[in-house]
Amino acid sequence: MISHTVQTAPIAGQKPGTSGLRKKTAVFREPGYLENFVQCIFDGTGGATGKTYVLGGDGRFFNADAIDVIIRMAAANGAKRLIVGQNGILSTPAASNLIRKYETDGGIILSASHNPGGEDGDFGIKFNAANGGPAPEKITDAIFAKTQEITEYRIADQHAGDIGTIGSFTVGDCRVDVIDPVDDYESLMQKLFDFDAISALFAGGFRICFDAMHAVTGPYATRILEDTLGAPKGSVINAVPSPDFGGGHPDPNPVWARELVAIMESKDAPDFGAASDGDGDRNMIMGKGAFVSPSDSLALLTAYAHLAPAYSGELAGVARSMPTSQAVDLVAEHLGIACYETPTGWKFFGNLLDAGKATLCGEESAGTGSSHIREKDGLWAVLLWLNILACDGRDIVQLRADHWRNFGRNYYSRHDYEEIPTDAAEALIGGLRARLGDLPGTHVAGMEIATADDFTYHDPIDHSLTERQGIRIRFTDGSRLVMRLSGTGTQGATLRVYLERFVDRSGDHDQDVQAALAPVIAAAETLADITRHTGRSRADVIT
Ligand code: VG1
Ligand code: CO
Repeated sequence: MISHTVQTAPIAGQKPGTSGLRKKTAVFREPGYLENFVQCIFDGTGGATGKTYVLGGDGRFFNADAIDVIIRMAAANGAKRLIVGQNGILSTPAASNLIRKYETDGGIILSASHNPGGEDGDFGIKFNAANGGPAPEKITDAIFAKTQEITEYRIADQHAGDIGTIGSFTVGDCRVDVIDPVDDYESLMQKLFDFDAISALFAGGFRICFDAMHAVTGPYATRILEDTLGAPKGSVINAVPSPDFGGGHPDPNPVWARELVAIMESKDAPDFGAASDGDGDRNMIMGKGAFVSPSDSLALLTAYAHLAPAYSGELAGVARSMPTSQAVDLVAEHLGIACYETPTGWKFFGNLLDAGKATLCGEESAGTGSSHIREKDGLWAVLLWLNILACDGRDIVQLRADHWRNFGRNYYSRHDYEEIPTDAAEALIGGLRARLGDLPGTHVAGMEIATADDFTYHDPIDHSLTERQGIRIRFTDGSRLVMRLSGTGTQGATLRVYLERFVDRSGDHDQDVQAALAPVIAAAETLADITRHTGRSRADVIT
């Protein structure tokens, strides 16, 4: 193999956020930008010599070009073998599975997940460790440190072979195996769930609409739901991945998945609706005319997971990100299992899953997953729901209503203020942080503040400390307000305001969500002066 060493210099800002490095596609296409970061992934993890990696992405614009570069760089850095999804396609959960199944040294996933794609959109790159999960901060910090001192990168001159055809080729001494992206993932799902029960459900006339949002889950959902489980053809919509996701945001929430919402609210709505995001790790769940909040979905899945073969024994525990509603805490308490609270981002669940402390994990942003891999998994959540519905017999809306009657309802919503000036966002959070000590005991919007802090996470397994993970204000009536800045955006800052209000078992569970949350929304405005800081009287995206 002919390869060469290219002289380079550090590029500012290559710091991974909540989930990998995300930037405008144009930034990633600048000379050396991708190459520098990839070299630092290798250098920050002890070099690539003799190692095996999984490689794939969500198919967005620049995916295939980036894969060619990474194959050539891995080969020039001495990697032994690469497992690459055909056409460069791998959903994030499928990549996590492959890393674990083939016991590789890690994986490189190309995706900016829910961020829009295309030439003017966003691109991203993420390194997953040998456990299949997003690299923990210890590793991302080491990679970032390398980006600040890099002087050269190595790349093979030869272009990689054909990743459009299943089979193998070599680049120098590195063997590249191009595999079907769906096969291994499907066989894992078959092991976890009662496929016969789900097939019987479809055979009995149960109808589903799965919106792949022109993103990576299209091929996975079509194969599994339609071809294997027998859902009618056309059950999966927007099923062909496109480089710019059909011009949309592949973010599965009621705002961006409008097409699905319209179908589920129509007169002839299917029994079950779901959507997934750009890289296939998130899920949105709907019943006829009803959006199931991700926090409620996590609580319900925890309560009924035992109906699926893989979870029929006792769950080891559950974990949720701090801003996620406390609905699952009530179920965990009822089941007598531990419930862990972690910072936002799937990387914080890895240690708990590896240590066997948690079986199910979830985030309010529509990420749910389990110990089967080390990533959240959109289609997995859909299949677990289908397995539950097939065995339980009630429809999802009824199941949820019964759940609220047993446990009470945690009304929940997230208000996002997008692309606000970074200094305004920091002034808002900084101002609030400075006043936290004075807040307990004071009254706002008719509620009394019980506690106020900036969330610090002590990892119970490796005892690492992660600070400043979001302002958390609890009220004496059980309501909660959380504010933090997004770590996945590529322009300005995004303020996320998470609102929660608990209504007990005998209360009214059928209120409009925003109306039920009105006091908490008013408290957020009073405490943080959101309108003054952002110049906006209303959130840009309310989910
Ligand atoms: C967002 C979500 C978080 C999720 C992260 C990555 O992060 O809030 O829950 O883990 O995206 O998901 P942030 O920092 O913007 O709030 V994905 O599916 O975009 O990789
Ligand atoms: Co995602």
